[in-house]
Formats: sequence, C-alpha cells, structure tokens
Amino acid sequence: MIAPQSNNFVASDTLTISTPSRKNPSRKKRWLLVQPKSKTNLMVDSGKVSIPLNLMMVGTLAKTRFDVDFIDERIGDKVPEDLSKYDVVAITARTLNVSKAYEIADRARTQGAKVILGGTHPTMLFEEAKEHSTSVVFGEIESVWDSLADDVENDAMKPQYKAGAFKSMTQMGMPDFNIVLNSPNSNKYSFRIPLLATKGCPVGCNFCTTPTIYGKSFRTRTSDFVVEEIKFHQNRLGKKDIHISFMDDNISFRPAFMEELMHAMVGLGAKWNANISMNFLEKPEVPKLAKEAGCELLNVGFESVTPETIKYVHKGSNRIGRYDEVVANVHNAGIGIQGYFIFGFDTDTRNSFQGTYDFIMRNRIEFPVFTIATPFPGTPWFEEMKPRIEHFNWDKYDTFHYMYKPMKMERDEFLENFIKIQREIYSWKNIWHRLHGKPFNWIWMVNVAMHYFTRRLTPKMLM
Ligand code: B12
Ligand code: SF4
Repeated sequence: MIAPQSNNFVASDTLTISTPSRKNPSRKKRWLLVQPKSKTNLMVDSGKVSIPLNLMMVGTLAKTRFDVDFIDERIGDKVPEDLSKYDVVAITARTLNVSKAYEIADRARTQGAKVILGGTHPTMLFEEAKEHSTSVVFGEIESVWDSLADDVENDAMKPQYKAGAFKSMTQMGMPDFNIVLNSPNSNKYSFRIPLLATKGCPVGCNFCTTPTIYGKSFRTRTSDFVVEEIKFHQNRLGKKDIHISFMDDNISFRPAFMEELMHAMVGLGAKWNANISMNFLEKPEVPKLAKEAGCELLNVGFESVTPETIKYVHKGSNRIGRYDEVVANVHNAGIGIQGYFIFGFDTDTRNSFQGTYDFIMRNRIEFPVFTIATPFPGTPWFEEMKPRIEHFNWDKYDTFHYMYKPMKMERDEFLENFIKIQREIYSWKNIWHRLHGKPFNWIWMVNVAMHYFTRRLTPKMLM
C-alpha cells in the first residue's frame, strides 16, 4: 500500500540543501564570525582560552537579522578554504592577532565577501585596517549596530562606523552563549564564564587603549541585571557553584556601584574574579565584602613598585606606599591575587627587578604575571615611543617581546633580568613559599605550568 502523501517536509540525512545564491536578494544574508589565532609562541593563545565575549556580542546582534556561523581558530576551528558562500566575514582583532585577521580578510574579499573588522587594533589603526576590509567598526558594536545592519542589508556599507555617543549599558542585552558553545571544540574553552558589568576606565594610563577608545566615559549595567545573568548561567549549568570572570576594564571605577553589586551577589553561590583598582582595596571591609559575594581571585595591576614608573604611566590610582596594606587586606579576606607587573619603562632600572621580587615574596602574591612594556598603536605612549620602537611586527605585540631599549638598561641586561625574575619567582622553593597553607586549587596548577614555562625561556625567544 502506498502511504498517503504528506505535506510535512521531513529532512533526510542524504538530502543536500543547496546554499542560496549570494545574488538572491530575498534571502537572509549569511555572516561568518572569526576569532583568529595569533602567531605568538609565548603561551598567550595556548591551553584553555577565554570564551570570546566580544564576538559573542557581535553574533548576538547579528543573529537578529542574519544567518550566523562562528569560527574560533584558538580552539582548533578551521576557517573554510571557500568563503564564497558568505556575504559578510566579520573578524575581531587585537594587535597580536591582527596579521592573521588581515590574511583571512584579504582572502574573503578575493572570494567576493564583504569584510568587517572590529576590536582594539582596527579601532586604533583605521587607515591600516581599511586596506583589508569593507568596513571598520570603531569600539563597541552595540553603539553602531542599527546603521551597520541596515547598510549590510542594503549593500551600502561605509568604510567606518563610529558612534556619535555610546549606548547606555542598560539597553544592552545578554550575549547568546549558544553561538560559541555549539562549536564541537568548545571543550577547549576555560570553564570561566565571561560577564560584563561596566565599560570604560577613565584613569588614563598612557599605555592603555581603553581611555583612547572610550574616553572619560564609564557606564554600568544595573546590579539586578548582572545578578539575573549570573542566575541564568546557574540555571543553564544546573549548579550554583559557577565561575564568573568579569571582563571589565576596571570594575570598581565607581566604588558605590561595585559595592552595590557585591551586596547583590552575596548568597548567590557563584565564584568570581575581576580587574580591580588598588585604591578601592585600601579599605579592609571592601575585600571582606568581595569574599562574601563569592570573589576567589582579584586581578590587580600593580604595574610597578618603582614610584617614578607609576608617575610615568599616569596611574594615579596606585599608591605604592599602600601596596603591602592592600595585599594584606585582600589576603586577610581569603582572596588570592593575580598581580600584573610591567618592566621596561624608561624609569625602570635593574633595581626595579629586585624591588618587585622582594615585594612579591614578602607579600606571597599567588599568581604574578610579568610583561614587557609594549606601546600599543593608538595610545599616547605609542606616539611618544614611535621613533625608538625597533619593529612594527604586530605578531610580537604580545607584551612578551622586546620593543625598544629602555633608557637605563642595555637590551641584554634587561632581557636577562626579565627572565631571571620569572625563573626565581616560579622556582619550586618560591612557589612553595608563596602558596603553602593556601587552598589547593587551579592557582597551584598555573604555578606548576609557569615553572616549566619559565625554565624554557631564553632571551632569543623574546626578541
Ligand atoms: C578581559 C581582558 C583580557 C582577559 C580575557 C581576554 C579575552 N580573550 O577576551 C585576559 C586576562 C585573558 C586577557 C589577556 C590578554 N590581554 Co587583555 N584585555 C581584557 C580587557 C580588559 C577586556 C576585553 C573584553 O572582553 N572586553 C569586553 C568585550 C565585550 O569588549 P571588546 O573586547 O572591546 O569587544 C567589543 C568591541 O571591541 C567590538 N568588537 C570586538 N570585536 C569585534 C569584531 C567585529 C567584527 C565588530 C564589528 C566589532 C567588534 O564590539 C565588542 C562588543 O562590544 C581588554 C581591554 C578592552 N577594553 O578591550 C584588554 C586588552 C584587550 N588586553 C590586552 C592585552 C595586551 C592582553 C594580553 C596580550 C596580555 C598578556 N600579556 O597576557 C593577553 C592576550 C590575550 C589574547 N589572546 O587576546 C590589550 C590589547 C591591546 C591591543 N592593542 O591589542 C587590551 C586592549 C588592554 C590594553 N592594554 O589596552 N585580556
Ligand atoms: S587603570 Fe587599567 S583599564 Fe584603566 S586606564 Fe589604567 S590600565 Fe587602562
């Protein structure tokens, strides 16, 4: 007996559905979002990598009007050889991965796709980025989305999209995590969930790109919204004990907001870490409240223990005389510290290394990160340093490569000391000194990885 014909279409495994032609105006346009992998060999894009909040935000908006595919080269996704089925290839780039972004962009354009470049580097160097793209987005996509999307639909894209005014964060929605988590390689992402409570940081350090992009503006979500997003992830994962990584530049720039947010997070059961201003931690009750709110680690930009350097970089929120006290406040509250230290400013000498070593050991900083002062294009400091920078090979702008000769040190002396401090801080003996008696968690693992990594470092790798 022949079964009656059904009007319901049933997709079969063997059925091939042909991709609608790019010329068919009635169909939705198709976007490919790309997170390129940098070419640096210095740990930056290796191991577990952060879920890319930037592209997720782009994708969340793009999905409202277009079909969207997503590729993250860092987790092993491959950019297809044939990009001709895409109308738009949208690529994010920082300086360290921009050469890769340009390679993909050039290929996509040759194959007929329109290319949109966004992220810190294209924002800072529009003239360079426009040579590789149809459009460059300055700063956040949220503030230019409507006009960009209209122009894509109407085939009338402009070379640059730059907002006259930044959109309020209260009008920005939640990112759609399915965009990234549907990838078959998503197990390569860190378990930390990226979340944003604020945007901008007007402190004005001369080496940082944020003040150039967002000026004096500082915007916040409502604390209720942040809590709602945390609860959303707790429901999604079916547990309270989740790990949130705030991606904010400086979450405590407006102390009253941060205090309100922390009060709202007490009792949620989520753990978190965030970039935070040192002056906010000078009051012991602040880290105590942070601990009650679930904080397990604070990311602190000490930058330097050399007073001339703090002045040189215009970091007014750091008071060296109070560093020890800040660390004690954080540790007494039971919170660990990921401390950032930069070397190579003109004000630094050999003594800066010794002073930093002493400070870290005395205060038992759990996870110190050492970087080389890197003038990023677009910052005021880049303009100042331009005549002395030894190369403009963006692949080496990963903050671990030698950039220029610091005024008070020779190159070899500088690099040897830069390696030496890392080897010493991450020797077994000193790891034990800094960590014994503290909770046995992933920070121990990071220290072990850093031990082996620092043994392999040679000056040549940093040149
Ligand atoms: C959190 C953070 C980290 C985290 C997480 C990084 C990650 N993978 O996301 C950690 C600690 C791991 C990290 C590491 C590093 N970081 Co970092 N980091 C940041 C910080 C503070 C916030 C980034 C963020 O997620 N913001 C929230 C998202 C939503 O905003 P966004 O990234 O700006 O994206 C928006 C727009 O740019 C735009 N956009 C972005 N991409 C695209 C693409 C398209 C097509 C479009 C249309 C729009 C668009 O729309 C997005 C949504 O609003 C920024 C400062 C900053 N404000 O950018 C520095 C920053 C990006 N980091 C920087 C550096 C130098 C590093 C390191 C090299 C440091 C080091 N030595 O370890 C590494 C490199 C890591 C890597 N592989 O890229 C520099 C980069 C400078 C530059 N010119 O490239 C910055 C700008 C800070 C600075 N000094 O100025 N970082
Ligand atoms: S405090 Fe941090 S985010 Fe703010 S300007 Fe300085 S380096 Fe940039």
